[in-house]
Parts: sequence; C-alpha cells; structure tokens
Amino acid sequence: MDEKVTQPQKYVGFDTITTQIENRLLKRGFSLNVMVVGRSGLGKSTLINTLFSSKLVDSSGRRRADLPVEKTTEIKVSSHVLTENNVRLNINVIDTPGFGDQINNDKCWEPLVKYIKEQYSQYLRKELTAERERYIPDTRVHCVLYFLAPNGQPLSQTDVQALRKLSEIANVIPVIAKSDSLTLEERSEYKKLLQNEFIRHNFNIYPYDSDDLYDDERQLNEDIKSLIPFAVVGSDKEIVINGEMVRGRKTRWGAINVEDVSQCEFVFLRDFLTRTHLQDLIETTSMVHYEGFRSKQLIALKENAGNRQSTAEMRSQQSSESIYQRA
Ligand SMILES: Nc1nc2c(ncn2[C@@H]2O[C@H](COP(=O)(O)OP(=O)(O)OP(=O)(O)O)[C@@H](O)[C@H]2O)c(=O)[nH]1
Ligand SMILES: [Mg+2]
Repeated sequence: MDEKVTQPQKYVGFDTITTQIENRLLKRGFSLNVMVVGRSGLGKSTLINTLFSSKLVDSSGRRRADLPVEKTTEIKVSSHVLTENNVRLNINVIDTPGFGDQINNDKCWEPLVKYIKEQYSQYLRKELTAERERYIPDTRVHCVLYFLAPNGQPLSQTDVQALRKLSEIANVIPVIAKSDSLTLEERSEYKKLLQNEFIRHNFNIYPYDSDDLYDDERQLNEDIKSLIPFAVVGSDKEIVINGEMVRGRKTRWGAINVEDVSQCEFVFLRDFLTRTHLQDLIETTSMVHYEGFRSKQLIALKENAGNRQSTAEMRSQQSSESIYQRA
C-alpha cells in the first residue's frame, strides 16, 4: 500500500494525543500491587513501611519490651495513595502471615498461590462479561518480595518449594532480610551462594530476558540481576544521625541509616520497584503471567464445551438410533 504523507493546511491539533493519553493516565493513576512473603519475623511488615515512607501496615515490633511480639496472622491488603508531582500511585500491599508458625509447614505457600490465582480469575471474569467495564480495576499481584533469612545457609526446603510455585505465576524478587546482621563480607558471600541456588533450582526470577529490550535496558537488567537478592534493612522509625532525621535503626553499637547505599541495598530495591521497573512489573504481570493463566483457562473452557457438545451429539445420535430401531 502506498502511503502519502499529507501535511494539513491548518493546525488540526492531533499532536496533542500524547498529552491526552498522559492526562487520562494521570487522572486514573497507577496501581502497584506488592505481596510480601517469607518466614515469620523477617521484617516483612516493617519493610513495607520503609519502602513507601509512610505507615501502611502494623509491623509486629513490640511497643514495650514486656509485650509479646505480634504477628501477621492473615492475608491483609492495605492501600495507600502516594502522589509525586502530578502522578498518583496507588500502592496496595498484600501482607501475609510468616511461614514457620504452623507445626507442619508443608504447603504453607498454598494460600498465597490461591490468592494470586484468584486475582487473575477475577480479572478474567470481568474481561469476559458481555458489557465489560472500560477500565477493570487491577488487583493482580505485580510483584512478590520474597524474604530470605540472613543465615548464610542454602535455601531451605520450604523456600525452594515456595519460590518454585510463586515464580511460576508471578514476578518474584528475593531479598535478604535484616541484612544488618551480616558483615559486608558475609553479605556478598551469601548473595553469591543464593544466586547460584537460584540457577541450580532453575528459578525464573524477575527481571526476565526478552528479545524486545533495547541495549541500555538489557544492560540495566544485567546490573540489577547482579544485585538480586537485595540485602535490605527495614525500619519504621526515624532517628537522628549527624543532626539529620533519617529512617534507620539505632542499636547500642551505633546507628544504621537504611537510605545509605554504603550500609544496605534498600535504596536500590526502592528505585527498582518505583522508578526503573514500575511499568515493566505491571506489564509483565499482564502479558506474561496473566496471559498464561488466561490461555490455560480458555483452552480448558473450550475443551469442556467441546466435550459437552460431543456428549450431547452422542446422546442425540443414540436416541435417533433407538427411534430407528423401534420403527
Ligand atoms: N535488625 C533488624 N530488625 C528488623 C528489621 N526489620 C524488622 N526488624 C524487627 O523484626 C521484628 C519483626 O518485624 P516484622 O516486620 O513484624 O516481621 P514480619 O516478617 O512481618 O513478621 P510476621 O508478621 O510474623 O511474619 C520487629 O521487632 C522489627 O523491628 C531489620 O532490617 N533489621
Ligand atoms: Mg508481619
């Protein structure tokens, strides 16, 4: 087909389409759904508060030394709207109970897998209704932060199984929790050990390789991959270091500023989630994980319908045969 480029005589105004799209997106805002998973007491609830600089969920930190440590006991979603300049980001955090509280931890990841699949299935149902909504609210889990204990050990059986199941259906980003308990040397050795464990177990850890990436994006992903699992420290308190209020932890031995990249990798994780990979996390969830779920469900539906039809055909054939025999 020959394409002729015509220059309008007068200004038409369709060059504002990018601004129109931007305005619509800005009005609707963006949603990021983050799930935190891992063994009990690793600082999942605390890190969520550290990440988004405001109190989103109750962490189990004791208010007084004589109080028992509170635990997260059920899957709990809390929502928060963050605004920066003109952009509204709806953060939905799915806090989950820690593994290891039950006597039998076999399959403790099952409720989480069920939750993630339920969100896909809800989205699919809404998509398939005759009068579907123009904009379907997105509750699909865009990223699973998986907390690993700072113990320098290879992955436990529970972690192996949970990581396998979760990474099949969602973007999983592992982190080394409470990394203030490791020396820098221990930290880098542990990180190497875990990276090898992920390769050995053949886990599909986010970000994924793709042919669509530009060279600079590929380079960024390589850099990020060498950092994963991020060694993080969480704190929901502000402390004063050198006369400045910072988010940190104060101990008898000194203070840790969680935002100081020479002390931990919390800032890398935050930049990764909210700056460099926000859109990619949302897109990958929709185009890779949800798409996989969707096509499986639709194929199953079609097969069921096919089976039903052939049973019906068989029945009608049988009944016509019996009429024929009677006749
Ligand atoms: N040293 C250290 N302690 C931390 C860190 N993050 C959290 N804590 C402490 O660890 C305890 C448990 O933190 P939570 O955030 O409630 O842990 P959780 O993983 O949500 O626990 P469950 O809900 O039981 O699964 C609290 O006393 C926190 O103050 C950290 O990075 N370093
Ligand atoms: Mg918790």
